[in-house]
Amino acid sequence: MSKRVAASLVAGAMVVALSACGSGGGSADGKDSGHKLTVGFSQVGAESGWRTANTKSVQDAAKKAGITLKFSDAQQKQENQIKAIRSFIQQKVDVIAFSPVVESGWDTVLKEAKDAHIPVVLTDRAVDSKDDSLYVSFLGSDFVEEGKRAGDWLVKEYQGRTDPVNIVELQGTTGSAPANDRKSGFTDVIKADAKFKIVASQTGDFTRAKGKEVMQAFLKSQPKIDVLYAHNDDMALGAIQAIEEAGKKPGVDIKIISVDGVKDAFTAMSQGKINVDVECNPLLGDQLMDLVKKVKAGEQVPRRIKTQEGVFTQDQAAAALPTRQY
Ligand code: GYE
Repeated sequence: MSKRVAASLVAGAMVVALSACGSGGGSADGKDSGHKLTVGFSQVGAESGWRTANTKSVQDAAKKAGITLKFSDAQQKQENQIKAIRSFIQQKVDVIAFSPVVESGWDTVLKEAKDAHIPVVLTDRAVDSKDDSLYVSFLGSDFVEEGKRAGDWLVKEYQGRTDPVNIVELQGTTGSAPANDRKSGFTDVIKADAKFKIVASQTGDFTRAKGKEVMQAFLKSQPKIDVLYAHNDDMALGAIQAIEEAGKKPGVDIKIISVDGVKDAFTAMSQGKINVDVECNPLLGDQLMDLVKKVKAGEQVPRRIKTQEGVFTQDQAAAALPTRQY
């Protein structure tokens, strides 16, 4: 618990530090030389509990900061995000903030924003581009680190055992930064020990419905599953239904490692159905608005701002549940 308190203190200090610096050129009420800031925000979609909490955090923070937010939901489609960004450029917003659904394919539209002199801030997910002049800053989690934390838990859990550990993996949206990085971080850690085998790995698109459907298929095709590694809580929660319907005990017959740390998952953990949850913090709104103000005021901003987060075991999740914000 003390780790968590420390983490939130660090996060709090970061917000304070950002707003303190931000008061130099711009102003605390979101106005820049008398003009109210307008931010175009292109959100991935509404695929998960994490996403819902993230959207709310961004909308609430904009209101609090006196910033006009033009919000667009891309329904997990890159073409919708590209359209939204083009429309923000046309509307001459002050700053574009966006969470790219996939990593690649952004250079053309981001170049259009650059040519229109509209700064772009990435939030939550990163883009994969050789041209690092296309965005000014990236605020969000370290997904490789999250994957490693998931792997570290597994290695510890099976310490001293030699028989094979069969793992099935529910990947996030194909081509997205969290799916790519959570996979590679996890694989990097477990590959040191040959007893760990990923016997099946498929995308569940970060949703409950897909998580359930793919887990049903895994249960049919795999004779022995020891562990499920789900790239997010919604897919883990869908998979739990599939496991229960197959007459097995989630968390016992099949151990479950998940990522995010949303309330519904903490409830499942307190019932013993998920074994460990690697936290990923969606409450990025305040930091994002501070960042946007600084960018508009022409201040230097860090190229990369990482979110602080931890790992929750079942006991820790049960203790945190009553005060969990999302
Ligand atoms: O883990 C998942 C969501 O990009 C960190 O997207 C985010 C991920 C999150 O759909 O639940």
